[in-house]
Amino acid sequence: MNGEGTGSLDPKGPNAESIADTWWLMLGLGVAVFVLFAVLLGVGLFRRGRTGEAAPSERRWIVGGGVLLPVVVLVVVFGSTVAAMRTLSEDAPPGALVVEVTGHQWFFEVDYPAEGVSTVGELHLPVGQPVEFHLTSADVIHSFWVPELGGKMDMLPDGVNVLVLEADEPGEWGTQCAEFCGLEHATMRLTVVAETPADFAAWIERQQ
Ligand SMILES: [Cu+2]
Repeated sequence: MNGEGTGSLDPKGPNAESIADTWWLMLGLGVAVFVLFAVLLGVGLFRRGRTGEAAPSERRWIVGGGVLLPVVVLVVVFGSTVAAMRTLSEDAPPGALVVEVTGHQWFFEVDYPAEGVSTVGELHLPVGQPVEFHLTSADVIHSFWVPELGGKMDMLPDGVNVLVLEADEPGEWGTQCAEFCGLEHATMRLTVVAETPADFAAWIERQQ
């Protein structure tokens, strides 16, 4: 339970899971089409060469492999993408925990406004409930990304971006700013700790 996980392919929340599902689906389809293509190419190479117009049976392969197959693959991937986008854009329920994360050159400021708690470089959240992150920046554009929990979102100096994330199980993951933001960008780290609601409440109390 420490340091780096295996990132976005080791999802620990519903958002990251829907993204990972789409990724595996695309990999699976890509491998299947590649293998099919390689087998057909091999068959074609070893068959005796012929010239002239394509026979009707050959035209079926062209229409099937050149039109129908890509259409089916794209429709399936599109459906999976739309489903993932729906999951990612779900609002947090009223009363959800609000965490403000502000990018600075070069650190993350994390504020819990309702609880009156602030930290630098350390983000705690309770598991099993959607948390609403308000992302902004004090200077240049930074980017907030916890691969184990979900998608990446920019932190802009002239506005607040809202990102809802949920952790399914306790864990601790290291991440860092995902947008080059100056000389010490690489040292702009964030430790993310997902813990049971009781542990989270105790942590908040200690910070207060
Ligand atoms: Cu940054």
